[in-house]
Amino acid sequence: SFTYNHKEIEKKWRDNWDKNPVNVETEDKPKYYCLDMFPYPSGSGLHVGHWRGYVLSDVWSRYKLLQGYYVLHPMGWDAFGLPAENYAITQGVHPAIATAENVENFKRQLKEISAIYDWDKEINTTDPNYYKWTQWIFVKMFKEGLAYEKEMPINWCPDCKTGLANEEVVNGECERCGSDVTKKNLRQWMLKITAYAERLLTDLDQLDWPEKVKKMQSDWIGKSFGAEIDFDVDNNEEKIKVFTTRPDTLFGATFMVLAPEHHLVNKIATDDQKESVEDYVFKASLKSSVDRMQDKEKTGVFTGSYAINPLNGEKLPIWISDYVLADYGTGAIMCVPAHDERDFDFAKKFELKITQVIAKEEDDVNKELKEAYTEDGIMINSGVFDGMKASKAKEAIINYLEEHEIGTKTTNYKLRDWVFSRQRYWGEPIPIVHCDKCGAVPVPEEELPVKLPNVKSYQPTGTGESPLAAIEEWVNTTCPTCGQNAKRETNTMPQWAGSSWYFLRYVDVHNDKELVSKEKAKEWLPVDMYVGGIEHAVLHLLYARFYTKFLYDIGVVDFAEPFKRLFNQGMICKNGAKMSKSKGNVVSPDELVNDYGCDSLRLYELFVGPPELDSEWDDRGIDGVYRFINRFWNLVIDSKDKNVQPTKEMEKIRHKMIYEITNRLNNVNLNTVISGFMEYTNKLNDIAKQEGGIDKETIEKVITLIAPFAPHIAEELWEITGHTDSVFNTSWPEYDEEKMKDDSVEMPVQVNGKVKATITIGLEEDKDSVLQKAREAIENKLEGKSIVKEIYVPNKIINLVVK
Ligand code: ANZ
Ligand code: ZN
Repeated sequence: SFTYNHKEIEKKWRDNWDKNPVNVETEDKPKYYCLDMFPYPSGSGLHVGHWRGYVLSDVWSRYKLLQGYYVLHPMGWDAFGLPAENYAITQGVHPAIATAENVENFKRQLKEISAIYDWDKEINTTDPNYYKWTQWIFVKMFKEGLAYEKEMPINWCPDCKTGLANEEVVNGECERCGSDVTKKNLRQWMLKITAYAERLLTDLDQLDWPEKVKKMQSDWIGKSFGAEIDFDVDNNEEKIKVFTTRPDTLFGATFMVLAPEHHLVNKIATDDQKESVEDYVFKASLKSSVDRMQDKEKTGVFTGSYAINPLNGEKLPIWISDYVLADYGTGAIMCVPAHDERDFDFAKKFELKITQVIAKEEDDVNKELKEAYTEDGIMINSGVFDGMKASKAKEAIINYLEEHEIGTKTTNYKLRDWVFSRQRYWGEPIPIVHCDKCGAVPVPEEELPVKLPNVKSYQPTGTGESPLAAIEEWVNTTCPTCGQNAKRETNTMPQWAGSSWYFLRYVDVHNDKELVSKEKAKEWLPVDMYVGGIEHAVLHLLYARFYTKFLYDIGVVDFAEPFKRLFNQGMICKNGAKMSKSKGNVVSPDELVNDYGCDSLRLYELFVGPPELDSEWDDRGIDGVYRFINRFWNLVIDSKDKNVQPTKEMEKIRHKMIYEITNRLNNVNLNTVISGFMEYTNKLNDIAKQEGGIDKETIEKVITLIAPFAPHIAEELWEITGHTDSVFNTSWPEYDEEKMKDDSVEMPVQVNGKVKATITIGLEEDKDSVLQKAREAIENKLEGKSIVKEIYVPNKIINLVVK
C-alpha cells in the first residue's frame, strides 16, 4: 500500500539523486546559469529565512532543467571577513579552522534543501588557489593605473579598527557592527571605480533587474550636470573654483562656503579670523561625512575674505562650513540661499543676504521668502537674463561663462573611488612590495598567491597597521625589480574583493593557468539568473559590475555585464523583525523538515508571501501545506490504476492549469503558483469524485508541474505511476490555448432587441438546436404574439422578432 511517508521518500530520492544525478550534460542541451549570492559561512548556521532564496533559485534551476537546459547551479563560500577574525580573537581558534568547521556545518544544512548544487564546483574565497586570482586582478588593476595609493581621511570604524568604503557606511554607522564611523587619515589603497562611472550608469539600461535596484545604483553613481565657475578673491591672488548644478542662479549668489579641508582655507583666512578657523577645521575633522550632511543645525566660521561675483561684481563673504564636502565637486560652493535649502538655513542662521533670482511669476517679486524656492520659474534680478525661463537660462549662462573664460560646462558624479585596504588579518594580502628605490612594486604574476601567513595575535592594532605588520619574516622580502631589501604591503583586501568576480570562477574552478578559460566563459557566461537579497544593491552588485567591466577591458571575458537577470527575494520576518540570531527570533528548519518533510518546507517557504516582499513567518502555516501535499498524494494514488478516460472537462482543466502555473512561474509569482496547485488539486479532486478518478495524462502533467517545487514526492509518484526514469528527464508540459476554452457559453436571448432570457449552448452547437432552445426559453413571455423573424449570429446575438 502507498501512504505518504515523507521521511522514507525523501531519504530514498536523495540517495538516488546522489547516485544518478538528474542534471546531466549532453552535447545538444543549451546551457543555463542560475546563481545564488554565495553565503558567508557564519557560526550560527541556516534558519528558515536563509532557505527562502535557496529554495527559489532551486525551483528556478529545476524548471530550466525541465525546459531542456543543462543547468549550472553552484555553491561556495564568501569566507574572509571580520566575524571569523573576531571569533579567533575571543576564542583563540584560527580563522581558517573556524571557517572550515562552519563550511562543513553549512553544507550539511544546505543539503537538507535538496537543491541541485554541483558540489564539484564548490569555491572558497579563502583558498589560496582561489585568492591567487583575486590578487591577480589587483595586480592587473595596478598595472592599468586603477589601483593606487593615497593618503587621505577615510571612514574609520573604531570598534572594528579598520577603514571602510563609503558603501560600507550606512547612516553614519559601520555596516558590520553598527558603531558610529569616524574619520582617520591613513595611507590607503584605492580602486579607481570612478573611471567606470559613466559605463556603470548607462549599461544599467540593458539589465533585466528590478527597477528599484537600478535606481539605487544610478542614485549612488549620482551624475549631475552643471558648471565649474572661477571666482576671484578680493585682495588675493587665489581663485576659488566652485561646482554648481544651478549656474542659472549665479546672480543670486550672496556668499561662498569652502569645505574645512579645502586647500585654500589657510591662504584665505585673515589674521583676525585664523584662530577660530583653525579651531573649526579641527572639530570638523572628527565628524563622518554622513553626519556632516545630515546635521540639522548648520555651523560655520567666516574667513574674513571676500570673493567677487563674476557677473555683477558683488562682494561675497567667504565662510567655511562642514556641510560642504571636501571630496565632492571642487570642495567649494557658491551659495544661493534664495534657491537652495541648505544655503537658506545657513543664511538665516548667520544673517547673510538673500537675493531671489527666480520667481514663479514675473511679478511675484520682493516678497520675503519663507523657504528656498527650488522650482523652475522666470529669471529676475539677473541683468540681461531677466524674463528668461530659468531652465533655459542655465544653458545661456554656461555659454556666457565659457565665452568669457570664467567657467566651463561640467558633469559630476557622486561615486567616489573605492577605499580598498583593510587593517585586518583575515583577508587577501595585497600583493605589493614596497621598495625604497622602486616604490610600490607588484608581486610578479607567476609568484602569486601571496599566502596569508599564520600570526599569533589577530588583534587589530588600531594604529592603522594590520596584524601582519608584526611578522617580520613575512614582511621583510626583496624587491621583485631591483632585488634589494624591501617590505611587503601589510594591508589586506576588503571582503568584497573575493565576491566581485566569483561567478566567473565557478565555470572553470580547477583551472590553474587562467582565471577562467575563454571557452568555458563563452559556454556559460554571463549569469542568466542571479538570486539574492536587496541589501547588496550598491555594494556587491556595483563592485561585481565594475570588476566585470575591467576584466572585459583587459580581454579576460567578452561581456561587460555579469548578471542578465536579477531577482531580489524579500526577507523572512518573525514578530515584525528580520529573522536573525541577534534578534533572537530564529526558526530552525531542522524540526520542520523532520515533522513535515523538505517538500512541505520548500512549498511553505514560497507560499508565505510574494517572494520579492518581506514576509512574516508563521510556524502553523506549514500545516496547511502539509495537508495539501497529502491531498495531492491521495489524488494521484487513488487514480493511478483506474485507467480513467479523459473527459473534455479534464482536458480543459489540464491545459488551463499548465498555462497558469507556467505564467506565474515565469513571472516568479511563486506564492501564487503554490495557491494555484491547491486550487487545481481541489478541482481535479471534484472531477475525480464524479468520474472515478483522473486520466493518466493529467496525472503525468500535474506531477511534472510540481516537480521543481516538491521534487521528492514528484519522483516517488512518477515511479509509482509506472515510470522507470526520473521525472526530470521529461519535459515541461505545454498547453494548447484552444483546449483551454470553455465548451459551452451563456447567450442572452433578445425579444425585439430586449434581453428576456439566457440560455447555455455548446460551442459547436448547430443553429437549429440553438434557436430551439431560444424559443423554449421565451415561450411563456410572448403574451400572445408570434415569432416573425429569427436572427442568429453565432456566439454574438440571438434576437427573435415578434408581432
Ligand atoms: C549653487 C546652487 C544654487 C546649487 C541652487 C544648488 C541649488 P548635486 O545635484 O548633488 O550634484 N555642492 C557642490 N559641491 C558641493 C560639496 N562639495 N558639498 C556640498 N554641496 C555641494 O548638487 C550639486 C549642488 O550641491 C551644487 O549646486 C552646489 O550647490 C552643491 F539654487 O550651487 B549648487
Ligand atoms: Zn626595488
